[in-house]
Amino acid sequence: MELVVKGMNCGHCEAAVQRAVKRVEPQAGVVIERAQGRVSITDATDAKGVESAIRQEGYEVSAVE
Ligand SMILES: [Cu+2]
Repeated sequence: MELVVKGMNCGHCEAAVQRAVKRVEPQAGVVIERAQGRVSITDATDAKGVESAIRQEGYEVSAVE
């Protein structure tokens, strides 16, 4: 799953997004390219759950087709 996450400004933001994904999908692989606002997630099934967990951390999320 590929997401665009707006508002990640520093390593702390990156860690917060990473934690949010892992909370919903502990087994997922998460690769974050902060400069591009790109989050690539592998081995995740609950896309809506992941998006809403990231939103709860205060970031704007949209899915990339
Ligand atoms: Cu930050």
